[in-house]
Amino acid sequence: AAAAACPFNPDKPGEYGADAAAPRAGSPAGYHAAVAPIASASTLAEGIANDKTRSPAARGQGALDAALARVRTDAGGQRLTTNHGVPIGDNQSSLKAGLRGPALLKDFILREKITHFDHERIPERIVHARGSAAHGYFECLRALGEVTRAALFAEAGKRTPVFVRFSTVAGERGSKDTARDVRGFAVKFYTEEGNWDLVGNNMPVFFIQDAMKFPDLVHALKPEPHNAMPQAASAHDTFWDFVSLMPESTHMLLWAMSDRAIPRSYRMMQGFGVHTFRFVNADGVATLVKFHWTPKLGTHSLVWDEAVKISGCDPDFHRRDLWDAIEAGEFPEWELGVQLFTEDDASRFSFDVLDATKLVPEELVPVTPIGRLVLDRNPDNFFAETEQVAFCTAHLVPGIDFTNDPLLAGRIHSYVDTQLSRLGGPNFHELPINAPLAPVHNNQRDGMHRQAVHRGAVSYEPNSLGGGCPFQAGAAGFTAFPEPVAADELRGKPERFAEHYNQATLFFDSQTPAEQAHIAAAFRFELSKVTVPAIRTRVLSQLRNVSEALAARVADGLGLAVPESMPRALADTPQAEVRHSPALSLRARPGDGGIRSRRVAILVADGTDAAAVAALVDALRAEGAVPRLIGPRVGQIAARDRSAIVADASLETEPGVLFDAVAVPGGKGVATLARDGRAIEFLREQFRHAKPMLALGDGGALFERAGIAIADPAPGVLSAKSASASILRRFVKAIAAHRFDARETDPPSV
Ligand code: HDE
Repeated sequence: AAAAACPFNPDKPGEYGADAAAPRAGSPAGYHAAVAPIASASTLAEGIANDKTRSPAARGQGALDAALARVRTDAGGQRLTTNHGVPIGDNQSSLKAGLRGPALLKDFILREKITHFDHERIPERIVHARGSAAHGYFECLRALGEVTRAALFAEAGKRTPVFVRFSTVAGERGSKDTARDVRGFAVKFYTEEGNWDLVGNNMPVFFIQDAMKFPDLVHALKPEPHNAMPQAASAHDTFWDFVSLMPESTHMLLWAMSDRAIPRSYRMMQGFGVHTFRFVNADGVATLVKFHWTPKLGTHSLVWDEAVKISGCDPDFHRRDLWDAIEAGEFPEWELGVQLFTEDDASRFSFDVLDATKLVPEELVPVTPIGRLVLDRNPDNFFAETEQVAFCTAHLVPGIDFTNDPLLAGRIHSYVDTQLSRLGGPNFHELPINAPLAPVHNNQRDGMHRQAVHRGAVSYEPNSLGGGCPFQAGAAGFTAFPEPVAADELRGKPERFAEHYNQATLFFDSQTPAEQAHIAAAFRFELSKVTVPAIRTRVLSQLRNVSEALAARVADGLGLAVPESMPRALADTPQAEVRHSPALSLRARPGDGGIRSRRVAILVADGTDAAAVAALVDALRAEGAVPRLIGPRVGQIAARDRSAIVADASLETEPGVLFDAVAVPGGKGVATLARDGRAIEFLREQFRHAKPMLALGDGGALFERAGIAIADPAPGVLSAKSASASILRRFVKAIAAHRFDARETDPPSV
């Protein structure tokens, strides 16, 4: 209301001519008080029926929240100052000799402002540059004292604050969210014994076995160096050249070409620690461990055509989804599970658990749930938190240790090394988002940007002048697991690392037919983008060692004959213990069957049946879904009964790919929509992407116009005369099914 009362800036004229000589009003009266800040409305918030309390106490992460409170700043009611606290009288014009005269060098206010601006950017991460993060907590659900002395797993019910960052790998900081790519899943646990970082991905394996090859992999994957193309894409010559010469990457390639690489949401993907880690208990006994995060909402993905189009109409698709869900109190949640096994067990597996291109099938070692992760607060500031957070595989706490995975070894070095330059010196652990909640005391001193003010003369150990403090924690502190080592120094890999295809085959054979079709189509797409034919052929020869059916299908898609298979590095292929693992299919985890936070479009235009719209909105909100009214334009729409309904967005701003489902209510509006190519396109895309669709009353005419049959409909296409309770129930059930694979054809029929 205040903004409406004063829609312009009344101070503005005073910046010109003789008036400029008089000092500004200088208080938050007039314009400043009149123009109320625009409240940031969360679209999702409107749609969530049971909006949860958002008081800081309800956020469940007390300790970290309190620690960050120390550094939060808020300019509400404050006067403008320089960085040195000097009040600034005029922030509109630089200091000049006369109104038309030269700007003056002594204008320290202008110079400070511009200089700071000039240095606002820091280098982006060399990989995982594009990311989004949130605060939350980890709750231990099962005391693990028998296997680890890590404090965070000490008792059921114990909560530890966390900060979690999701990311894509290849693209630059401003790149699209829905690229075909691996997703980072990095968790920082602020435990009472220091920070533990579990820096994982949404896929349980990796492209390479040894850190020595990481720079090569990343150079091949990133935009090509001569022309800086393509952005955020693996579909180019250098990537496929490299991976086709590195048969160890085959298993990961299958994952990267699967739907796992285009998640529907960060909230709907799994996470994995990838490497085999070690738990160590109070008696020093070690157990090997693999970490798994499983989303409560189930694992769901986009389809490729949809991902490509979303990247145009909302490059921030995943960032927005995560932000909106948390703002609406729809807190994403994952279960933490562990696979526990001994060195002895591992020695009998057909693969080596130190090889990051292999997973441990769940059928061989089951996953035991031990806790849950809840993200319940968005960062206050993207740069201070999401950009400056520094994850590192070397951040371990007592009770958790490394294994000799040679890929992990390189990571232990790499993260802190890259952060030294990315965050500008050795004191980035003092940045509030990186600082542990556990106290820090040591004799490290000085360096760029030091914040702590260390007191006293003593910064060495042993000392007597400081009473011997800080003193060593002894057995209570971190002690490396004493793994015996006696071997010759050499460069090489263990024999079992040489088998590259068993698990690629296991993965492919464990997918549903629709998932397999998507994998074949992804290889076809990526290899069609490759310009050197010999690379295509080489990949086909690699695929023959995975699945003859897959190789034949991809060859067909490329118009190529199937070549000879690639020679294997290992003459005798070891027998795999597990030949079929349903857990590897996304369909194995449909979630809890609900439709919470799913976005559903209701297409409206002048003359739409308002009662049907209301019934749809109520039914969807009751289930926690987010209905959005999409019209030819935003704003008020005259419904059939002359009541007013308001379109939340237009066909132009929110096309079909941004929604999980669509409903078209009846009424005269249908005729208007039928003349709008964007409405037709909306339905065709929903159909092509196998999403649930509902036509009510003469809404069916729009479906027919789009070439989508209502009589004898395809799976997931529903229709009814009116918005009865039973059709609404069926629609909700259809949305819970996510997609109707049976409707998909290659090429698409619509
Ligand atoms: Fe990373 N990785 N990585 N990585 N990684 C980085 O660290 C590296 C690997 C992962 O949200 C960098 O601070 C090497 C596997 C995530 O801030 C860098 C090797 C896995 C993130 C680095 C690997 C990951 C990174 C870039 C092979 C899954 C983002 C900026 C030896 C288990 C963390 C930075 C965030 C980031 C090095 C392989 C996950 C360069 C050398 C395997 C989630 O240090």
